[in-house]
Amino acid sequence: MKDAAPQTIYLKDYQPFGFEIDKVHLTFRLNPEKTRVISRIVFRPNPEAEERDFFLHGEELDLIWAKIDGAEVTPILEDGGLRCAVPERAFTWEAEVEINPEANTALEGLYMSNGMYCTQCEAEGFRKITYYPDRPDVMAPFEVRIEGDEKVKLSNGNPGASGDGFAEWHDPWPKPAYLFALVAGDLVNHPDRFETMSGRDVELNIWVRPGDEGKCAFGMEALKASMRWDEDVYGREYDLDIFNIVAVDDFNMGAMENKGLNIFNSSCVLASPETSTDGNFERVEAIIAHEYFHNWTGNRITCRDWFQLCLKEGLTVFRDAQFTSDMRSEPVKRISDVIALRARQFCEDNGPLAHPVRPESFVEINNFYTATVYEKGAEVIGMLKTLVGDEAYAKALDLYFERHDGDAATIEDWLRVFEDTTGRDLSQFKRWYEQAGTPRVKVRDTYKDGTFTLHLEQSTPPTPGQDVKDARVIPIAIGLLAPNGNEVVPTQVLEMTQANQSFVFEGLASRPVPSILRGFSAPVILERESDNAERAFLLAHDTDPFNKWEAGRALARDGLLAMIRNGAGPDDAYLDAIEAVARDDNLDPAFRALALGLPSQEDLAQSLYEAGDTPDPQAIWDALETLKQAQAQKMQDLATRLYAQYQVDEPYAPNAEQSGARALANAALGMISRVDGGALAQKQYDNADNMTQQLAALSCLLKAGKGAAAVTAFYDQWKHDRLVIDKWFSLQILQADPDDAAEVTQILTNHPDFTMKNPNRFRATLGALTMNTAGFHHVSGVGYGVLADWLIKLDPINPQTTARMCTAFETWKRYDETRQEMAARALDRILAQPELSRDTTEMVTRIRG
Ligand code: 0A1
Ligand code: ZN
Repeated sequence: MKDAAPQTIYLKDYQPFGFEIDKVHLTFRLNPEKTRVISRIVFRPNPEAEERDFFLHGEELDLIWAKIDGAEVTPILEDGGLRCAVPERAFTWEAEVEINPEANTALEGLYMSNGMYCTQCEAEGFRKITYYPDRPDVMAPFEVRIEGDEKVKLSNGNPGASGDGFAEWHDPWPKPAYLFALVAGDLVNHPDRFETMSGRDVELNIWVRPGDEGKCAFGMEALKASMRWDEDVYGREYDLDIFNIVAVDDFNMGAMENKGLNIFNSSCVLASPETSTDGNFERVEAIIAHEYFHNWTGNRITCRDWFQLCLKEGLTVFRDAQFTSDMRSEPVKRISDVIALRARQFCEDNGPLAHPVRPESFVEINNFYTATVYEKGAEVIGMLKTLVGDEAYAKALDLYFERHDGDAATIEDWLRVFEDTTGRDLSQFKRWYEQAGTPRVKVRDTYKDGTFTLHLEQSTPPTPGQDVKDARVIPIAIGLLAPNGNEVVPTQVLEMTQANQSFVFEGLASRPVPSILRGFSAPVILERESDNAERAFLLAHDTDPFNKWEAGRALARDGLLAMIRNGAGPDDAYLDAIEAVARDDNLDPAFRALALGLPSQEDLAQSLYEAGDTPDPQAIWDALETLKQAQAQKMQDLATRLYAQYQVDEPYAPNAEQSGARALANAALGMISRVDGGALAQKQYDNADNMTQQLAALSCLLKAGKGAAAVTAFYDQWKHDRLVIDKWFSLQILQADPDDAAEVTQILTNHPDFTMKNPNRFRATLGALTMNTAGFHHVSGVGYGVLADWLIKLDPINPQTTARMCTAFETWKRYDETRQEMAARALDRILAQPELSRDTTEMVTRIRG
């Protein structure tokens, strides 16, 4: 498996391919172990290229024959591909290869999942299907013929001829190979239609395994809503006669935007009230939108090379977040996104895996589908929009689509449309793409004679390979509140461009309370001395919902840090302030549920580490438990009232309103269960008619130590449903005491339903262990040991998922010497595996540092 010598690839070395492709024709003769792929490709010299080296990528292929213009040739087979002498004019390359989909457990290229053929080609999977210039800047129209007995045979584009044992597809839109897809199997469809803005009729299908038909309706509605939204908001119309989505059980990631044939991890498209939580529904809606939006931002305009990945991913995440905000609640979406950003991206940016939004080198591109490229990439676009304004953003996007449709573009192209639309110089802004690390913005303020001055200082700590950072453009949205709670200066955006900068507000009757970084206008860490009184004031009065939530979060965090550091008791200021928020029926229940949440163990560990302390995972867990218990006791009456008041008596619907009510009622149930020992949770469990209620109740029962009967009942009820059983695996590990988490994980890996071949099940089990922070970082080292054992076993089967899961170790240097030694031993044990994949080798080497 290990490649001879893993090579580092650099952005600066980019060269265009020596040839262009006029047309690709592929024939697939399907067979589980011996599929034949016959390619016919018309190449032409690329006038833009300096070199004419005819190298085609190819991995794990058995070459049967190759021809140029009909005459058999003997190419030189090399590591990772082949070379061949070719004419200096247009010519036709033909080849036949044999591949083995059944043996493909890495789930890249053509593989089998539950007897069905499917593909995953991003980023470099097409080279496992046939010899080809597998790079995103080589684009071509594809024609595909699939031969096989399967009832359903799908590929990209529009359907062509079909008959007994074959089906043909034509994709008129030139595309890179990473957007190729093929699916064949005995599938059933949930059909619908969509009329585009210009009146074209599009056939829509969601294809699933027989038995899953009842879980498609929500996804289909989300698809139609996405298609309409992209027309209304971005003026983007769908461009084929048909749009197919397929659900597959074995998939490394969430979903894939293949042209006209999106392939989804079944967990990201199937949904029903009985089997899916409100959170699952929201995720399905967002991912369907994300993949659909890629049709323009990713497919019609693609990336020149993989260093430009954020060009399509950052923009598409930004667009799907806009969509979710429009469909649901903007503040709730923003707060949830920032919680996730801080948990995943800040952690990445502040550790050994830190890299710029546009990286400059990589060994294995699959390791760069990261929170930095996706989520920080989206934040960068949000900042750009804030800086230029909504109108200029809309104009720039129109120009982007007009100028680059059909291109494989770069970040430079992207920034140039904004420069050309607005006349702004974005060279300083570009540092957001080039410099890794999360900027710190230190804030001080002074007030004298009606003048309030904010003094800001920015700095970014060094990251691997980047010691010195230059000042960035940081949009800081700010408002000022008078001591009586009135807003005296409404939101305005300060544009910070220097390392040190002051902003002056005049004519104020008294010293205002500043609300800084409203809406989280930039992905930075704000450092400001503040006290409980000011935070409680902002929590009560801030008109900006994000900062209102943030004030409560800061109160909670500081109280918890004091509990962890010096054994202080729960902070009354926090408990009083948060109770007042929870009590306020004028506030959105979903917002209140978020406000009742506490910082995660990871968050607290990071805060301690940043402040120069060594976090003790067990002490963090203890402090959180103590605070939750105190909160439950103090708020028992309110919790009982909220629980009753926010029961939904209409039929279940996964909309924002109902899910907000359920979120608040279930937060109340959490508090009640800490006092009544799980009695109410058992009642909710017994009466639940939807998964949100059932799972919330099960979680409370497990926490109360009363889950044994419900765990068995849950398994018996759902053993036929793999996605629900994933939840069953996860929840038991997530809710285990830190002392037991590794053992519970090990017991569950012996369960007959545990399998390493299914990434969802593996993540549901070992991934859950890594999310039980105090359990994973247990002082015995058993958490590290169990994860390392399983990653070593998984690597030969599925390198991509193994490498991604190694990130659980990325924070290892924060901890004490004992833990560091044990983590290092686990990492070294992984690295010592003789056949370790390129993916995992790169990841562990970077983490080890
Ligand atoms: N482009 C897809 C995600 C994706 C990325 C990589 C994959 O294999 C390495 C698979 C899927 C998206 O953004 O949704
Ligand atoms: Zn994407």
